Amino acid sequence: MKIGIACYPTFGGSGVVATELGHELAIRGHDVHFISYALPSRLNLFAERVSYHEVTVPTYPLFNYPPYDLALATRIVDVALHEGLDIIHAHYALPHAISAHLAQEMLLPRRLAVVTTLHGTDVTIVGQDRSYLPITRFGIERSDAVTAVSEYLARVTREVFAPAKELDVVPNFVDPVRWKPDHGQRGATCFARGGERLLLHVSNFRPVKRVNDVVEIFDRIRREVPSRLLMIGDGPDRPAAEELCRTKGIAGLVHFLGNTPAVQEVMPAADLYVLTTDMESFGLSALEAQACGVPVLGYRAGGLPEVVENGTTGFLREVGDLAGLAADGIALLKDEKSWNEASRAARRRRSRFAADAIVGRYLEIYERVLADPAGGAGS
Ligand code: GMT
Repeated sequence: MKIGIACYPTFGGSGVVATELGHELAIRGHDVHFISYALPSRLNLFAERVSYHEVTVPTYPLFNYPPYDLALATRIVDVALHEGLDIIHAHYALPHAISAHLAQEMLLPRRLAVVTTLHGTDVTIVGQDRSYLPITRFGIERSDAVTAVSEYLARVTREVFAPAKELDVVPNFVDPVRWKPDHGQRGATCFARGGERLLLHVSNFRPVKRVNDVVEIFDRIRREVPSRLLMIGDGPDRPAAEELCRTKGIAGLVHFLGNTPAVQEVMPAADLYVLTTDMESFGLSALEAQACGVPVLGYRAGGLPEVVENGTTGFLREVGDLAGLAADGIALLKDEKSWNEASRAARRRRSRFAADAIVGRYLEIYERVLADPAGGAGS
C-alpha cells in the first residue's frame, strides 16, 4: 500500500505514535509518506520506503492567521497524485482529519481513503471547545474509519460527539527491542550519584500534565530515600515547576533536560516513572517506561489504568493524592524484592502492546476501507 501520514512533528505522543507506525509499515513493505510542517522528531529519513513532504504555508498581508489546514490539504493532494497514495492516515483530529477530507474531495473521482486516529486532547480538550466541536465531529464522521487509542477515549468520543460512526480501539504499541531494561547504565550514573535513586517524568509540560505534582511527589520521596528527579520535555508549565523546585530548596536535585530525543537512553536508568496527568487518554511514555522495566506512579484517570496495572506494574491513585503516590513510591524503593517484582511485571506488560499485533490491526482497517466500494467520498 501507499500510505500518507499527516501528523504533528513535535515531541508529543501523537506525532511519536504516527512516526513509529510509519516506520513499522515501511518495514512491512509499504511506502510511507509523512506530511507535516517540520520533520517529525523521531523520523528516520534513512529508512527504506519512508519519505517526508514538508508543508509550507505562504504568508500574505491579509493572512493574520496563515491557513495551515488549506496548505496541508493541498500538499496531501499533491503527494496523493504524484506518489499514488491509497490512504491518508490523519493523526490527531484537528486539523489533520479536516485537511484529509478536503484533499479527498479535491481528488474526486480519484479515490483517497481517510483514516483518522484520535489521540487525546483532540477529543478531551480542543474538540470540546465550542469553536471546534462541530468541525471535530465533522472530521470524525467524514473519515472512512476512525480509531481511538484507548477504550476510555472511545467512550468520551461517543459521549461528547455522538458521532454517526463506529470507532475502532487500537492501542499504542512499543518496540521491545529499543525500549528495554538496562538498569544502572550510563544515564543513571550521569544524574544519580552514590546510591541515589532516579525518578523520571517526560511530557510537554502542559497544564493537563500537572507537573508540579511530580515535583511534590519527588520532594516527599527524596526525604525518605536519597534520590534525584529528571524532567524531560518543555512547555508552558516548566517555569512554574522550576520555581517550585527553587522554593523548596531542591533545585540541585531536579534536572530539567528540555526536549531531548535521548529519552530512550535515559528511561531504562530510572527507578520510577511519574506521570501525573489528570486525563491521559493512553500514556505512551508510561508504556515505554514499563517496557524498560520501570514501575509507574500515576493517577487513576483517563486511559492510564488500561496501560498500568495498579499494584502490579506500578501504583495508581485518585487525582491529587500526592501523599498516597509518594508513600507507594517510598515503599517500592525501600523494598528491593517488591521493586524487582514490579519491574519484571512492568516489562511483561509489553506483550499486550506488541507492535506486530497493533500494526496488523491498522493494516486490517486500511484493507477494510479500501475494500468498501461505498468509501472514498467520505460519506
Ligand atoms: O492529546 C495530547 O495532549 C497530545 C497528544 C500528543 O500529541 O502528545 O498526546 C495524546 O496522545 C498520545 C499518543 O496516543 C497519548 O499517549 C497521550 O496519552 C495523549 N495525551 C493526553 O491524552 C493528554
